[in-house]
Amino acid sequence: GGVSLIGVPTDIGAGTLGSRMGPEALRVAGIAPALQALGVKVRDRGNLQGPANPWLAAVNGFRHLPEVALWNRLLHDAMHAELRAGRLPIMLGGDHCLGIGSISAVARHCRASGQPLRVLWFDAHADFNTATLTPSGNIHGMPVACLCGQGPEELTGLADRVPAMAPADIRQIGIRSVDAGEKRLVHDMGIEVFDMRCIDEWGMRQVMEHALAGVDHRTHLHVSLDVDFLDPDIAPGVGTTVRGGPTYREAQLCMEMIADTGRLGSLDVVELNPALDVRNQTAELAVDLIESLFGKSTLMRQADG
Ligand code: DIR
Ligand code: MN
Ligand code: MN
Ligand code: MN
Repeated sequence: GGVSLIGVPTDIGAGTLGSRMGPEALRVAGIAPALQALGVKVRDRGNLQGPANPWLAAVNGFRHLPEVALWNRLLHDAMHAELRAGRLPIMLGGDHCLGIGSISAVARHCRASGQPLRVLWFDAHADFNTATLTPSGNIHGMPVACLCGQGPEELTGLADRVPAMAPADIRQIGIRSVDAGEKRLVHDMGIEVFDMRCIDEWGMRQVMEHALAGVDHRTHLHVSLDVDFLDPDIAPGVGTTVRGGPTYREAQLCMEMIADTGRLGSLDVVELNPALDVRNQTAELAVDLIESLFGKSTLMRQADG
């Protein structure tokens, strides 16, 4: 076992520069020692190296498609190697276009090992745009669509099959900004979304019980944490803040309930932008949440049931 940290220092899919510095900010916030203090064996694999961000306009609805494809191929290979070695990879992003390579590797590994996959996608955004629907051309708004087979073959074809995963494999939590055409596609694809209204009406505990329903002793849980999921009052260090996100305690409860399942198999931490942060507080918050995800809790308690 053990955890492997994979830094992916790029903002190639984003509309704001700076998330390329995310991996270093998480290291400075102490991600490795925090996990070690919980008894987790950590190997920091360092950073992947890929193409620079040329900061060009969109071509046929995509900005930087060749560079995005290259970064994601590198990430897919690195992530898949760690999974095959029986390790739990944590991808330190980087922007959320990297979810394509990361989850393509996880889906491939799950098929090879016969494990059911459950992806928990924590985000303010649905990330289900396509070349024709996108208002920006930024590929960080498209990873879930690509994973479900909607996108260019450079991005849909990274796993062992297309689509890499089924819409039924994913639950989205915290969503509060969805573009008009994207809204229809998310609905038509049948993605299960727990938006902020759901969290308001049901409370986070019930939302997470639904999102985790059906997870069993064989499930591989993948958490994709876009830090813009969090309310901007507590997480200012992101390029696309949307007000009205979860509080510190709501986010902690999500992570604690995932830890209780014992099924966490891989993690993405993305969209952290240190250039917009205040004294690294968003990186420190992300590390707090990751500690809870790995089982740090206030008291010794038994999951009730
Ligand atoms: C917007 C913003 N929906 C777009 N997307 C994201 O450009 O596609 N921001 N993911 O983080
Ligand atoms: Mn596994
Ligand atoms: Mn996202
Ligand atoms: Mn987002």
